[in-house]
Amino acid sequence: MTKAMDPTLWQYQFRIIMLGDSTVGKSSLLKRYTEDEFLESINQTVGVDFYVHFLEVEPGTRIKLQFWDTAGQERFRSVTRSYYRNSVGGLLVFDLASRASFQHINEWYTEVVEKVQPHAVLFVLVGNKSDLESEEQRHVSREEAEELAARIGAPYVEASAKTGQGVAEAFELLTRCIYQAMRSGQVQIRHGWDGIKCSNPRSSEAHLSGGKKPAAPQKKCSC
Ligand SMILES: Nc1nc2c(ncn2[C@@H]2O[C@H](COP(=O)(O)OP(=O)(O)OP(=O)(O)O)[C@@H](O)[C@H]2O)c(=O)[nH]1
Ligand SMILES: [Mg+2]
Repeated sequence: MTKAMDPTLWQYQFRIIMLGDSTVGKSSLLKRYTEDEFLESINQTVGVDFYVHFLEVEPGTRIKLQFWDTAGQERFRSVTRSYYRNSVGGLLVFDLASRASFQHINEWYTEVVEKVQPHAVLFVLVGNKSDLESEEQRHVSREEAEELAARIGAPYVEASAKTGQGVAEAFELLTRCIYQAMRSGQVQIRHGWDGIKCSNPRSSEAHLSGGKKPAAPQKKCSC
């Protein structure tokens, strides 16, 4: 009989940031993914909240996902910005029923890219509230969202925190992109950076920038 693995044991830890305007549903997506719950009435995030989830990306390799759930409101922007540098991945979230939140995605993206350069953050673009699907409710088409996703080199997923549709797919797609980028050397563990941590310092050395393994050229996430 094989011994069950402690579900909180992990080999790698990824820090992922939630980005997007206020009320697009960042906290709701996290609540659905980590607790399988949805609240019609949920507090606006003040500053930054913190969520944890474990995901086995391949047999025996468990990732601890640390999510920074940022406030979309402008008045918290200086707090939010301080989390960009130590994130390896980001979910760029807009509300399919809000044209303005879609138009602001480019600003969120540019702000992060400028702040973390010369390093990269891997993104997934998420159109949330896909349950609001009538013509009057929906203000962003799949085609134009896919166009934007292609421009920023990110996969696109439509999701609903309310029904749960597409939610795990969005988080797991990003996690797998990061894992593959780490394995290929496209993203490297760096001293003094908390985006990726390895529980075993020995295998961490193999991935550390400046180690023996040559880095592959920087490439955008397209998995
Ligand atoms: N219909 C529908 N409503 C949703 C969905 N996701 C979130 N909401 C609602 O949208 C509102 C805002 O959700 P939040 O999760 O607080 O949004 P947020 O992006 O975290 O907002 P800030 O914390 O202010 O940045 C709440 O009333 C949610 O119930 C969804 O998929 N469908
Ligand atoms: Mg929130």
